[in-house]
Amino acid sequence: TAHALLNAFKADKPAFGVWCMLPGAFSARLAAQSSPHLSWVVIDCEHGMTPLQPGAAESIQAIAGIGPSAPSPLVRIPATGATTGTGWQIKYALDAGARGVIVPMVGTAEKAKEVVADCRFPPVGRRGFGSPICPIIWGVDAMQYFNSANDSILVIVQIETPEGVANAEAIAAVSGIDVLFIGPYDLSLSLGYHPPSPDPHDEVEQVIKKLLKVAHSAGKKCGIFCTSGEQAAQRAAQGFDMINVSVDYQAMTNDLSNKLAIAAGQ
Ligand code: 3PY
Repeated sequence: TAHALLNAFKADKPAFGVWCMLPGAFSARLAAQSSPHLSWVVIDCEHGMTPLQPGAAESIQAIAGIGPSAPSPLVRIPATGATTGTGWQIKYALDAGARGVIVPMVGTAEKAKEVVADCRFPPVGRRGFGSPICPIIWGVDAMQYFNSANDSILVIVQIETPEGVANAEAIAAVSGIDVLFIGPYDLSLSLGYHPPSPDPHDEVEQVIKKLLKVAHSAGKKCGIFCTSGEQAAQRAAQGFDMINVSVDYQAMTNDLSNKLAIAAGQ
């Protein structure tokens, strides 16, 4: 069934998102309800503090409770590289109602194919059909969910290693991959540069531009992680399709530190 991120992709509009690293359904719900400009929210179970089971499921429930205007909840799974044996993480996220998964550090087309297989019901993939939860939270019956899932669940793989950069064309060419998502922090570190501060090193920026072209030449969307509105607007102007704008804990720390500094007269 349709959802905000898929709708933005179909309309060719930049889709802005927020990264949820704080644990708990309350903060996920607050983040998801923060702005009409938000198309997606990711529950980060790789580096964030929310456990996949049952934390991601609880956060997805809270976001779905917003109703039809809810941004699409995505889950970044803990496993990097996605190999056979970690498919249960994707299964759990999707069965809980995630509209898509983000898989960190995918370096080869083979791994990208494994991710697609885990996300798609047969005959396309090998996802098992069993969860009563995912149709219920989106208000559809089981067969409606089954019939629309393969075309609406978004398969997002992160390119953030030299291997991923070298194999980017082959990864983008994998049928069923929807988005190449750039992690500028890990990409910078793995290429031997300092982390973005806030912009990446010039050499890393060249790689980022190349990955954007690779994704678009293959007819795929390209995403990137940013940490400010200004940076996100620049990435949208560059042609990125899926752009993270902020991280939940920043909202808390920025507000608290600003107000405390004002209170202390500094
Ligand atoms: C990165 O920049 O490395 C990411 O994966 C975003 O958190």
